[in-house]
Amino acid sequence: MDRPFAIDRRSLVAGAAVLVASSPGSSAQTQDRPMIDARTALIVVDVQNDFCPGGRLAVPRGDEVVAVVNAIGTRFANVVLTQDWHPAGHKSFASSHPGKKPFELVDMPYGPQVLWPDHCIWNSEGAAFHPALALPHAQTIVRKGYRPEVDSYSGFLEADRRTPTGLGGYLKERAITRAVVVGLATDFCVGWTAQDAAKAGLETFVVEEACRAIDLNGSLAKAWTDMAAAGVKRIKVADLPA
Ligand code: VGL
Ligand code: ZN
Repeated sequence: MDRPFAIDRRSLVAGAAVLVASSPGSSAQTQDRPMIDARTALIVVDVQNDFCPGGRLAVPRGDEVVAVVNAIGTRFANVVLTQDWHPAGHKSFASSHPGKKPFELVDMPYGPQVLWPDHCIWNSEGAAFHPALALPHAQTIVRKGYRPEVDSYSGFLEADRRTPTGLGGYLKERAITRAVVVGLATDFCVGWTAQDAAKAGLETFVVEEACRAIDLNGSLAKAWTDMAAAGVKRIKVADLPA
């Protein structure tokens, strides 16, 4: 039934949020859309050949993020790239576990580990960034997963959940307080990086169309749930300021 004079609670709440977000001088902490300023960094996760079609751990349609990331990248003064970077024989590779196949699980000293096809080996073509990735203004590249016995999905903390990569300290020293995370793969390296960014106290956003997922046994749905629980905001390209 039509109730023309009833106040819709949802629009009231949404309107209030917009007012808070746009009031001059308000802190950005409660915004649903990121402001892009000198304290904001775009974190581009693992846009590497091995995660794109034809690569050794190809993410379906992984290459489609390149154009999206290039287009939004120009709006950010601060851009950081992560690069999955494993020595040959890395413990996250199924080939390092006799009798095991890619995508099986094993127990590592730091917990369960998905076994992957060999990928992103130091200096290989597969470890290189996608050739069409055009972010010449990117300021730093954080490599991860280089310790032979320990994986690192997150750009901040290795899979032992104790060893920092240095990215947290770098962003802190540069007074970055807001992170917009994009890249590959949504349910692994993007998800873990975004959660750790939020845990490090950064206001953190993930741009949906600028990511693609592997999606193993419900990992994509779980990643979005875990990111939301960590306070990560899921946004669309259209939510970014022009
Ligand atoms: C990744 C699996 C193994 C990722 C990296 O970039 O999401 N996934 N290594
Ligand atoms: Zn890897």
